[in-house]
Amino acid sequence: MSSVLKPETSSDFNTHLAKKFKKNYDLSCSETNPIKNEKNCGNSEKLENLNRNSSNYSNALSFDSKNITTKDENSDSCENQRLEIINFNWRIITGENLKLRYAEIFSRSSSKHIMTRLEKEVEYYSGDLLKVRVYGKWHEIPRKQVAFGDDGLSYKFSGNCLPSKPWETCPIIFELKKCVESVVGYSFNFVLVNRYKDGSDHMGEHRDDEKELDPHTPIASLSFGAVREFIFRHMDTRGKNAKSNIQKKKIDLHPGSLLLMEFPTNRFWYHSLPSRKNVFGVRVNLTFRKMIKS
Ligand SMILES: O=C(O)CCC(=O)C(=O)O
Repeated sequence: MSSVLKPETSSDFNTHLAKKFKKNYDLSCSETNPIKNEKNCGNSEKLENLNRNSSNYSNALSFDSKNITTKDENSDSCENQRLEIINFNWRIITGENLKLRYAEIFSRSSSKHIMTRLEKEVEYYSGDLLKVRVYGKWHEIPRKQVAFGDDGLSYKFSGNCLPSKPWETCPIIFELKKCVESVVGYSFNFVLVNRYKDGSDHMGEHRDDEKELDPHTPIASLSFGAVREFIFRHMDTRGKNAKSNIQKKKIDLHPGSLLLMEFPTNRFWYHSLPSRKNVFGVRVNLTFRKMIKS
């Protein structure tokens, strides 16, 4: 059974979005809901083996959101430079229970500016908070990590529990949360930030299927810095007794890009960011999530 998104007419919805985003839009009142409204999401099509230069672009959603700002425009501080979201089209990637959207939402210059701020403003955890338990043994993770979120939220994985720092302790993270919320139309209460110093840092194959995560809110993955390859592998293709030969999906995650992993992707597909010998630059990735408060 395939869960290919069906093509739908979108002109009314795109006109509505275009009108909405043409106005000067203050992120503090984010209210748009382009993704949640699946019915109206536009010309979805099946795209495989994504490549940045592929001509197989989806015209699913294209709107002018140039005037999104996160700070007072009149401020002359570098930190208060506008975070501009550019015109973009979602690329839709589907497969067996796989549902992804990918778009480069920030310009190259905004992405560089954001990366500089992330490097300056984000303080990563150290010590035991950077360890995971695998088969009873503790290992340091091959990257740096920190989390931000609503009061009291923490992220439990591989034997560890990562507490979240309050949003207000890191302005760039909070500004990016507002940007992402305005683009996807969902609100997030937690973000995991991963910093890869170069291609030797990586993340192993896993699913984000913890019970604390609201499965119906997409995970929104925002990337800055070096381009890295991200790989999806269907659960039935793993191990010696694989039941299926469904092809892997590989996506190059570019700076300023947003990847949405929508339900039920995380139930069925593992994802990883493998190490790469030919990558020398730093990369920072933010995965915005909705945790269920207990
Ligand atoms: O850095 C990345 O793109 C991977 C992030 C990821 O897989 C996660 O946070 O679960």
